[in-house]
Amino acid sequence: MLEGLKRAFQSLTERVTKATLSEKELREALEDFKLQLVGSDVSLETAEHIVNLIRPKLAEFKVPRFGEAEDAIKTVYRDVLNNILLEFPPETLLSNIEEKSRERGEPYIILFVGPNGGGKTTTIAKIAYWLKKNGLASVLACADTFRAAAIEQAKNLAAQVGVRAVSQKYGADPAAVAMDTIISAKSNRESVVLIDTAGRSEAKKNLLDEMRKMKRVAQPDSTILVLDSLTGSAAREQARRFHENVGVDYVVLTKLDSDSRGGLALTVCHEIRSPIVFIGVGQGMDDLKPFKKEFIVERILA
Ligand SMILES: Nc1nc2c(ncn2[C@@H]2O[C@H](COP(=O)(O)OP(=O)(O)OP(=O)(O)O)[C@@H](O)[C@H]2O)c(=O)[nH]1
Ligand SMILES: [Mg+2]
Repeated sequence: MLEGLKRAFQSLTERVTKATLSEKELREALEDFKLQLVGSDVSLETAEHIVNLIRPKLAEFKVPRFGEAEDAIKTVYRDVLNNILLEFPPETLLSNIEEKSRERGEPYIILFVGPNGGGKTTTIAKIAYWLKKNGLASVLACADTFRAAAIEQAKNLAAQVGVRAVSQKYGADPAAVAMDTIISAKSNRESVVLIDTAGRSEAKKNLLDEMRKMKRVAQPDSTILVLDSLTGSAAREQARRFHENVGVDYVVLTKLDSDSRGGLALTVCHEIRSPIVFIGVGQGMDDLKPFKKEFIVERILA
């Protein structure tokens, strides 16, 4: 996890702490650093932004006495990374849910969107399980009526974590499934409606239209984009399109357990400015962790 980013920062550190670099040497070191970031799934735009933040600080960096250089340089990196990464604490999501329930007596609606295979359905089940552990009942809307076996998968996962799932037939209007679920959640007094949606290989126009319709009809309190961290630059494009066309409040990055590069978190935060709420670190229902900037930054700089 995050080894690629870690190596990029490490090699820059080695070069700048050995001796005070000439202007040319610093330029070369930063160029190599930028390419290493790009090789770790940081987009070029984001990598350039990082380099631009670091450059002036390194230009005035004097190699301190032996042993202190590394700490000083890490402080520079830490500031830059903290400046880019955005987190949304899951506890705030819990209090927003509780507030809606208390003040309006209505379920909190979360719409999950994202490219296919990104981990939407699994993440929904993990979130349902997490809500349950926090004393909140949820219901799953099986609004992926498109992909073969999607409804069975959603129902099985819901059963596994002990929450209700509402479904219709394949080919049914996804927005109608969502509305059905919302109405039944009100009578069942469930606090949260989790809407699963279809992913397609690309964020195609008809899918984006469908998502916009879903948003109009279901009026979600939050829209969460689920992205597979292994898909790097493709995920960046998808994130942009979902953000521009549908609107994204928060992001969940999945499969971080098998991602050795790690750059997508930086790209997503910098380019779509949506905070990350959770990371997926495995296929089990407990493999969902709050996204903590500090944890990520310290791992990159360890
Ligand atoms: N290792 C790992 N696997 C994950 C994680 N999250 C999801 N997966 C796996 O990724 C695969 C796809 O997950 P789904 O939840 O079906 O993805 P989806 O976005 O709903 O896919 P579609 O409905 O086809 O669009 C499954 O095999 C999941 O078990 C994770 O954090 N780590
Ligand atoms: Mg799915």
